[in-house]
Amino acid sequence: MKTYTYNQLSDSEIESLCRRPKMDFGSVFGQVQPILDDIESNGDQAIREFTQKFDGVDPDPLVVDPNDILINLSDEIISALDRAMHNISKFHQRQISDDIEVETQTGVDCRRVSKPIEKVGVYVPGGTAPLPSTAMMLCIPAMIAGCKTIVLATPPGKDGAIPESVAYVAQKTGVSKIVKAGGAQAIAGMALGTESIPKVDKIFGPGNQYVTAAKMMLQNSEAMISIDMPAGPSEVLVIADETADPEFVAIDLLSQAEHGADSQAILVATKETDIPAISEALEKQLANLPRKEFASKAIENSFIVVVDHSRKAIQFSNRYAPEHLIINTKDADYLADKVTNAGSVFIGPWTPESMGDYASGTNHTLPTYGYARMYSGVSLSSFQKFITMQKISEKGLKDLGPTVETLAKLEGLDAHKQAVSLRLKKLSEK
Ligand code: HSO
Ligand code: ZN
Repeated sequence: MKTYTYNQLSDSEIESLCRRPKMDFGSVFGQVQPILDDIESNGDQAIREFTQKFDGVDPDPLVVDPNDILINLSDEIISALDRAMHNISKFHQRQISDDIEVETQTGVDCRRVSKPIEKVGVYVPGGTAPLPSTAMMLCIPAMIAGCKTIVLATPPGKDGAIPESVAYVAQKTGVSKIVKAGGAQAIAGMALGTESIPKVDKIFGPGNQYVTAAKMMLQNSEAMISIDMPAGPSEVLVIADETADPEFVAIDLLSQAEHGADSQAILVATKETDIPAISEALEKQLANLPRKEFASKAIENSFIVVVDHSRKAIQFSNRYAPEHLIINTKDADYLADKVTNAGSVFIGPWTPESMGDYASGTNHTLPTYGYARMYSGVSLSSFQKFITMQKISEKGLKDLGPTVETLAKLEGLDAHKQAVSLRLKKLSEK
């Protein structure tokens, strides 16, 4: 891994280390547009044809009720899924917020209430590794928020079936329908609606560049959907010092790298850290990984930044704004308090990212690509809208109306002013 010394880097060199590999969507958009058009015109039939073409199987039926899927998982898997769902539910339940009611001045009552987004679509990637954990991370908050319709799309395997673990999560979380399709075609089906797929209002979930492109394009189209967040390749930044176990640091970097060849795994180490031991552990662990093809490619693009103090590590991390930040140093709690930009933070030697990826309770759908500067990860509120309400009494209007008249006049909006003036006049005549 390429190694840089932080205090020898110029500002623009630091900036370029923080910059993610360029995503060139130009040609992807060109490939995705005909898929979207075809699904708009031909609905289910087009989705089945694309699934045949890209996944090598004709999903028939395309849409299934999760409860019709027979589950034959081992007790061990069921109890692991149940334990994870329990913790994820517990953490997201606590995010239920009270409605706000404020009397901003006498007779002026303002409220904010939350309502679920009625119909949501969740995308669960298949491909090289099916992710039931993503089904949990998206369907559980959707269920807690009270979304009426939850559509889950995931690509079928070669046998035309969807993974039983995903079906199990769907059953437990009240998913309404499962669409056996992946890629841009699945996103288009949910965004536009077809004969058998209900049109949804918001689409969640990670995916490859075609999925991401379809989400971006449909968000800006007449489909009128919103999406969870912009997405890029997954990433981790590990901060280590001399107290960090080199094997832990290495495997934490690799657990990110194995997601895909484009993953980013960055090590920021204090100068006392045993970096050669970390590199050695990483080589050894990498050689034994079933997904070493992906992991080694990702590691080729990764780098190490050596800092002379852990405070500098946080400075760099805040500038990089990683999706996941692991702090494995003696002053981990202190450093965690200094984090300003990160999707999710893992504190201390016993907190690998994997715990949050699966089962501790926090959500693993997080902002990548530096978007942690201004986006949050998925949470309960991602599945809600907040509606404000107000009720003003006669006294409230009498007291505050003149202020509004003045401001409306200032903006030259006479009807606005009169909406108040006419009422004040009626009140004065009473
Ligand atoms: N680390 C991934 C989520 C995941 N890991 C799913 C394992 N399964 C993106 O945050
Ligand atoms: Zn992961």
